[in-house]
Amino acid sequence: MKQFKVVFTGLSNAGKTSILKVLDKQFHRLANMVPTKGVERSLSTILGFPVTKWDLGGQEQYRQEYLSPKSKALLEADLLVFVVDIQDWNIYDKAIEFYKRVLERLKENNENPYILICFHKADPEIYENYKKNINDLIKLFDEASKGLDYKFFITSIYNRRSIIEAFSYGLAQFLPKKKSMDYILKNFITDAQQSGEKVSGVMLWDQNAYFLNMVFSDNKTENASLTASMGILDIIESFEAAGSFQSLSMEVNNEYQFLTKKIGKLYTIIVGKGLDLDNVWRIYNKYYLDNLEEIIEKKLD
Ligand SMILES: Nc1nc2c(ncn2[C@@H]2O[C@H](COP(=O)(O)OP(=O)(O)OP(=O)(O)O)[C@@H](O)[C@H]2O)c(=O)[nH]1
Ligand SMILES: [Mg+2]
Repeated sequence: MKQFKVVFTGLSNAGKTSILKVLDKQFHRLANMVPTKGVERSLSTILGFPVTKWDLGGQEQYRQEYLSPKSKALLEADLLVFVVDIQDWNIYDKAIEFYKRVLERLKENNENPYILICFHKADPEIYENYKKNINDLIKLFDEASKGLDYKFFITSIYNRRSIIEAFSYGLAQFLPKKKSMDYILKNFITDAQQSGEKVSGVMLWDQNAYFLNMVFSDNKTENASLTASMGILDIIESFEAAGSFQSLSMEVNNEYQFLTKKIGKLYTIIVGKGLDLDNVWRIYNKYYLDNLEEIIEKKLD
């Protein structure tokens, strides 16, 4: 089966290992971080696929090694996450310099993985003060990334959602099946609306709480759903820790209803207003069971 490779790189102290700890929910490991020695690999299974995360220690001697022709650390990646510490403006130049060298290494090998650039350590309480710096960084990285597939994210370990969103976006760029799942979820929304249910979105999370799919009929629903998602996640995790989680129905501001259900290994969240629970799940199951599960179970070579 295809193995997927996600590379985390950037200067030392940028926050790469911390981001990985947040993704793996190892919050207790966030205190007393030490610089990563060389390459550390960790394997997760996402949507049934083996995804190996490569954490490339960013100290000078290691960076030289990754850039040398004999190293494959930066190569054969499906996703490259480049992390920049926005709080350390003295080394912006050094960060962009390394970024360019990484791109050269990829170009030499005719590789173009999807690139996420994380402007990291944008902690909620200081973010406003760094807006100008971030804009300057965006210009520099835009300039360096011409012709490539990339996207910027503004992240902080104190805002877990920012990290999950960035990583989920990255996953969606290379995990197969994503397009067909999108298609099915969109059909579900249309079908539910036609049967009189005010469904305006669906989210699909895996057991690691990565967003696998999100389909919304408008931006307002999307914003509300993302805002609610961390709260929903906390409830799911608390119940999972205490035994098991099955379903949750939540209403916010008389405006949004969030219906969550665990089906197989996935959590499904249906967003809408004044929904008839039984009817909505009946319509959803019709599509989910027949199509989504089949897509997820089917092994690809
Ligand atoms: N304020 C703040 N500090 C962070 C954040 N993320 C990481 N840090 C801190 O930054 C320091 C370096 O974090 P690491 O995750 O070890 O950095 P790294 O990129 O893995 O460093 P190397 O392994 O040497 O390449 C630690 O003291 C972290 O606590 C963040 O979002 N905000
Ligand atoms: Mg590290």
